[in-house]
Amino acid sequence: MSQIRIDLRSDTVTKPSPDMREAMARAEVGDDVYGEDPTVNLLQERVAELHGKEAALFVPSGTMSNQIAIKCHTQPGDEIICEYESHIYTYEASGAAFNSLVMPRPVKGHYGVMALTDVIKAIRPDNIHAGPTRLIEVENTHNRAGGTIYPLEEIQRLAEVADERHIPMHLDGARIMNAVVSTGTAPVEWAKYFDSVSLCLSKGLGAPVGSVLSGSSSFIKKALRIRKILGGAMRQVGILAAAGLYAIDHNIQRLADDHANARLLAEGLSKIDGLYIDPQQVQTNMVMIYNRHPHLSTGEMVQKLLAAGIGLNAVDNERMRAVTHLDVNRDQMVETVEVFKKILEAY
Ligand code: TLP
Repeated sequence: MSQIRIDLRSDTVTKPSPDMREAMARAEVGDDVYGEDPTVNLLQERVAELHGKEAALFVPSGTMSNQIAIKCHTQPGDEIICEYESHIYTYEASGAAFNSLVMPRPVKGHYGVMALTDVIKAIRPDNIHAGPTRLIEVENTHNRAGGTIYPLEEIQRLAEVADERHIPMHLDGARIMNAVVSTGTAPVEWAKYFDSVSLCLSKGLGAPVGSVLSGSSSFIKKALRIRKILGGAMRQVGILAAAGLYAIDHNIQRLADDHANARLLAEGLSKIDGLYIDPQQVQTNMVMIYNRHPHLSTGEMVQKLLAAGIGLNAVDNERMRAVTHLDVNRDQMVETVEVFKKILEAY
């Protein structure tokens, strides 16, 4: 993909900055399977503290983090409630079924937010015909909904329902820091409603790899064993944890720039005939672009953009997703709008 000059396919494409690389090179390391990597231990402590949890675990990816959480919270045959377009349901290769033998019970949301009445309906009764509901999962920000924020009041109400029924809650907070920066609500305020929280370091925070799962000490003890089973136990991995620590120290507040760039891009694109942008959807670092062009398919549009050096992903036949991050700038947003305009005007 060397022809891509403006890479809006995802915030996962960011490359470690020279300063981040320097922090990685300087990192003290040890064998983390023995619990002896000081940099990993520090990262885990920092994230646990950030989320107000007892403990945390460094894992290779957001997918593994979510999968470990599902495995820890459930038994085979259980049901888990998640949003219909959630990452765990649409993008984790049926991992919940594969790893945990559980049945997802997806609930269709509005901007990624599940109606409380729908969640209550989806909770299975205590009845031999039903697999027990053992987990409710929330994604914040919500990827396929366009980076939308799950409002804190909605989470509060959901947590009350879950609490009354003794159902644990898991937060896929791959991009929770985008919600933190956009709302000004601290990480711990979001995390306190959840039994487990997954944070990705390799999205907008700009680290090359890694996620951190946090929860109670007993939960993390279990998670440590599941990580080992999945082949995710790593050795002198402090060099990667150092990138994560650097990301937490330097790259959280700057997410506001990504949000401003997303708004700029959305405003420009919304003026182009043949495209539709839902302004309510543009809340953080993503722009969901709806193709309303009479002649050009979404696939063709993506190809033409690529030929002009701009990378973005088609979500389905109708939608394209542009994601802003620390490796794209304001001028490139303006250029992207211009290129879109030219492509669409030619048809
Ligand atoms: N999302 C990726 C792709 O998998 C779609 C992207 O480009 O956005 N939770 C959420 C909400 C995510 O968006 C992602 C990655 C993950 C978990 C998984 O993270 P990784 O890629 O580290 O396994």
